[in-house]
Amino acid sequence: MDLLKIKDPKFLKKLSIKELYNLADDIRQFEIESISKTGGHLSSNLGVIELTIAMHYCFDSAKDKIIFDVGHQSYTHKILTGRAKDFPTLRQYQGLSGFQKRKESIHDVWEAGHSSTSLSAALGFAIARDMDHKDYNVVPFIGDGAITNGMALEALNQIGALKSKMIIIFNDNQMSISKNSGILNESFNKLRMSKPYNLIKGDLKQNLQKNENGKVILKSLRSVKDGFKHVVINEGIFDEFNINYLGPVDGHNIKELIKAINLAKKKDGPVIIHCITKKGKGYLCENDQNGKWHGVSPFNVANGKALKSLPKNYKSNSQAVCDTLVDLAKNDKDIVCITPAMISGSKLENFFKEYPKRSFDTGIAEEHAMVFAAGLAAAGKKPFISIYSSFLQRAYDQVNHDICRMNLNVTIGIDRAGLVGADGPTHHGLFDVGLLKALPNMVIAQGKDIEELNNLVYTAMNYCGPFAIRYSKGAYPFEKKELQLLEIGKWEKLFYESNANCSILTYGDNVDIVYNKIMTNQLHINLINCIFLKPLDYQLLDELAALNKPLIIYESDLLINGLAESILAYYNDKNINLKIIRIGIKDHYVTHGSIKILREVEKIDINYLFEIASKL
Ligand SMILES: Cc1ncc(C[n+]2csc(CCOP(=O)(O)OP(=O)(O)O)c2C)c(N)n1
Repeated sequence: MDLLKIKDPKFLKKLSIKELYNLADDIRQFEIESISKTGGHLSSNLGVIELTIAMHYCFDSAKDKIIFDVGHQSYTHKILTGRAKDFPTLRQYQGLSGFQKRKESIHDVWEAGHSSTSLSAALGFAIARDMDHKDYNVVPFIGDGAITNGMALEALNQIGALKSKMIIIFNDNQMSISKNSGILNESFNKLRMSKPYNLIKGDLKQNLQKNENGKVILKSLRSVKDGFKHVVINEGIFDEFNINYLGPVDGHNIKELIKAINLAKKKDGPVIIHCITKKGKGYLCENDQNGKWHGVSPFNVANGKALKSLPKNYKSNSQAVCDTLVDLAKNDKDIVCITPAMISGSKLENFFKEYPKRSFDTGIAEEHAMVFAAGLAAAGKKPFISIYSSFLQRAYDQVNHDICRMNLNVTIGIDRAGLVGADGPTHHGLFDVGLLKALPNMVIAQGKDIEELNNLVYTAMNYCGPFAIRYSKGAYPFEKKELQLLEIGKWEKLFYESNANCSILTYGDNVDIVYNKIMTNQLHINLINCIFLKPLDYQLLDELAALNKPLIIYESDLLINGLAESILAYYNDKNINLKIIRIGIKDHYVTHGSIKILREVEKIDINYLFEIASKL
């Protein structure tokens, strides 16, 4: 079938089951080809093709509210709602978003990127529908990783109590990004092994209802049903939540899925359909246990190999952090490592392999992970919690209330700090500086290169108190050097002369870029590497004030509550009046696209910086 011609999903309803399977094959081929060129979330999408087709067969997404959790698995939904033609632009600037996006389509009623919001949002839609006496279906779609998160469980708690009708599609592939963790997974396992009794029951009921004798039998069955259910049938955790359970259903069997969804539609109150799927279904990634195929960059379809690989002497920041921790942990038994479901993204495999008893994957549970780290620290351990900047936002109160307030010895490795590119507004790591800066006791630092990043990890492990180390998504040249302790709050003068035209103050990846430009063009500009964002180097700030030359404070994070604001506040309080130019991201959400393009669009690129500097 020509997927590019699909305008909306209505055509599906006329297809036979065989034709629906053919459609699934075409979509699978299309997604593999397309993602191999643009990159994107491959394995989650390949696992839900039949399931998404069945959903669109049974629901009317122009009216019903289909809410994908995270939204990374909504590619088939996008194709069926007329967006196949946009796939060549997937995750590129002004192109198709990698998640559900309300601006893109009336079929997208919700947006996410962070996990486990779908059930709470669905309850909102369901209650609003009931209040307005409307009749649409509310259909949250949530994975077995996302459902273990506290927010999802809080939502289930209220969904069971309010009993508003909704059909929860539970996509159980036994994988989060890598293997799912935690005891709830075992609970799902018991359900996975159970016979799909309630589906048979649904069929049986329908058949019995067809004639008078059958109705009599059905009545007698009902009288024993509840007692029977509790003795013989384990409907598991969802029963405890007061939510009707249907399943398990083979999530690749379109006929069974349609049957289950239609049965669920007839039930009052909340129903959960437990669908068993295989992540990566139908491609080389089918048996990936490590999450390597969750999000991919462009690859060769024939052999699955990435088209680009890191040059030999390059390392990602995340890998460098892990390797340094592995080294330090050899001689320090108190170092432990925590990740909220991001072993592979945060490149922690080596630590987990080397020190399995000191490694903890909490699942998608950022708040818990943070307080768990606080508890470990209070008991004398040295926890390193590795967390993406944007997911750290979830745990702000815990960093404040449980770590900083008690001044506990927790090191937070803030991965994916700054712009992340293709994942877009939900994933850019732009808020952490502003958020953390406000917290007493917190040290915040970002190195200019891998060597400095490693030194920061070493320094943090020898420091006592909350310490946040930011690092970007990037990979950089690397040479192993002896680790050095850094002085907290001390900046580095890279170019410094008293008669320079101006001074550029910056941090992180920007430092090298600016350094190279000044070097190549022999410019008379000072360059300060502000490695600590809190505390500031007040002595150096006083020195710069004495030079009485303009300062350009160059940030590629949000301007609000950023480095420049800290410096301005310091000078203001000391009645120092200097010309200060601030470059950084203005008060808005930054879209998706390559980091290079986004830096240009946001006016935080090097050309813009030197255009400003040349006018001083
Ligand atoms: C708050 C938050 N933490 C972490 C992530 C990173 N993340 C994206 S998808 C995913 C796994 C989700 O697993 P599951 O719900 O089972 O869906 P699947 O990909 O297996 O279909 C994770 C951890 C996120 N998006 N949001």
